[in-house]
Amino acid sequence: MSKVDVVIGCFYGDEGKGKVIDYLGTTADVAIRATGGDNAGHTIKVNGVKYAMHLIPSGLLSGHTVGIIGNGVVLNPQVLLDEIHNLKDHGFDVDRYLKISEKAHVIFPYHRLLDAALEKARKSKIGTTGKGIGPSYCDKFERCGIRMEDLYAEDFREKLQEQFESRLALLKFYDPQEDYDKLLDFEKVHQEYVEYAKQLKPYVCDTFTLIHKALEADKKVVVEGAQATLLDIDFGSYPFVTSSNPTIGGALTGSGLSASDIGNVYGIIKAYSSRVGEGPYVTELLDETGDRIRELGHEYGTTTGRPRRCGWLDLVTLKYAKRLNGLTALSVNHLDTIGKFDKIKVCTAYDVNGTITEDFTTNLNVLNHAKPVYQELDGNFGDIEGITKFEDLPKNAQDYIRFIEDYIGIPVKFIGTGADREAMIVRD
Ligand code: 2SA
Ligand code: MG
Repeated sequence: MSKVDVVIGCFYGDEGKGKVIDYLGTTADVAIRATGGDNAGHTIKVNGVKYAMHLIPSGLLSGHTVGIIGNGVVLNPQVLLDEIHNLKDHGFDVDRYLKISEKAHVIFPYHRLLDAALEKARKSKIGTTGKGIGPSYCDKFERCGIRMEDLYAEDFREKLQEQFESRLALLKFYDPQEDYDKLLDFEKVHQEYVEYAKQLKPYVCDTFTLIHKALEADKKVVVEGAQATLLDIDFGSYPFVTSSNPTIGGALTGSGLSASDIGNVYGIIKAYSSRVGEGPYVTELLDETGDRIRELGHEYGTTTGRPRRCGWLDLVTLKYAKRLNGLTALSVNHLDTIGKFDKIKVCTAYDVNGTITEDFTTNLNVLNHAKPVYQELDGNFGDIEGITKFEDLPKNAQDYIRFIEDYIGIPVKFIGTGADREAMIVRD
C-alpha cells in the first residue's frame, strides 16, 4: 500500500502551499481537499494561464489527477460550478477527474449572511472571509446541516425549509436593522439549489471507498491542506481561527484516511511570516520593515485582497506546528524576498514577563504578553530568483536554511526562489 503525502501550512495561511501542492500534484494520482471551503485560495499558473483554485484540488490541473473534495469540506455549489466551468473552458476534463464526497456539507446563502451578521454583532472581530464557513460548520456540529447527498433526498425541500426558517430568525435576531425577508426568498433559494444539485450530481460519490481503493492499488495520493496550523479551531489562536482543523487531524477526519496511511507531512512556511485578519501575532512588525516585507513579498490576500500583516520568521511557532502535525520536512518560500534585507531577524524564543520559553502556547493571556527573542542572521543574498540548485545559493542563503533545519530538527526539502512555478529548489 502506498502512503499519503500531506501538505500543511504552519502559520496563519498564505505560506505558499500551492507551489508544493502543484509540484506533488504533477505526479499524484489522487489529490484531496479535506477541510475548509472557499475561504481557501491557491493561485496556480499552468501554460501561462493563472487559475485561482478555491475548492477544486489544484492537483487536477496536472491533467491526469483525480481531484477529491472530501467529506470535511463545506461547499458553496455556486463557487464550485464557476470553477468547474472555468476549468472546462480551458480544456480540462473535469467530468472525468472531479469527485465530491456525498458527506460534504453545503453552504447556503443564509450561511454567508449569518457570517456577516455575526461579525457585525461581535465586539471583538475575527475578520472572517465572509464565505459562510463558520455558520456552515455550526450546522454540521449541531447535526442539522445539509450534506451533498441530502440534495437528492425526497425530503430535501422540507429539510431546507426548516433550516431556512430558523436561520432567518437568527439573522433577524443578530441584525434587526437589515430586511432579511427581502434578501432571502425560500422559493428562489430552493430552486437554485435544485439546479446546482442537478449539475453537480455526476461528481458526487463515496469518496472514502475511492480513496482507500486508490491506496490499495498503490496509487499516489496527496492531501492539499488549506488554511494553516494557527487557524485550527482547537490548536490555533482561538477565537481568531477558522472553524475546522486544517492540521493533520483534519486531513484524516476530512477524508477518511487513517493515521497509518500517512507518509510525508510537509510543513509550508515563508522565510518571514504574515497574517490576515485579527488575533495575536508575536513577530508582527508595525514599522517600515513590516511594510517593506509586504511590498517585496506582495502580501495582499488572494481571496479578499486585504493587505496582510507582516513580520519576521517565528521558529517558536514552527516548532509547535512540527509537534502538532508530525512534520517530516519543510518547504521554505520567498527566500528571494527575505534575501533583499541586509540583516534578517529570526525569532528563536519568547520572553513572557521575563521567562524565556521555546514552547508556543495559544493561551491569549500568555501570548498577548510574549515578546520575541531574536537572533540576527546575514542577508543580502543577491539575485537568487529562479535558482533551482541548493549549491547555487550564496553562503548566507544556505546558512539561513541550515539555521532553520538545526533549530527544528527536520530537513528543508523545498525552497521557493521566486513566483514562477519552476522557481523552486527540490532537495533529495
Ligand atoms: P473564516 O472565513 O471563518 O475561515 O475566517 C476565520 C479566520 O481565518 C482566517 N482565514 C484565512 N487566513 C489566511 N488565509 C486564508 N485562506 C488562504 C487564502 C488560503 C490558504 O489565500 O485566502 O492559504 O490556504 C484564510 N481563510 C481563513 C480569516 O482571516 C479569519 O481570521
Ligand atoms: Mg493563500
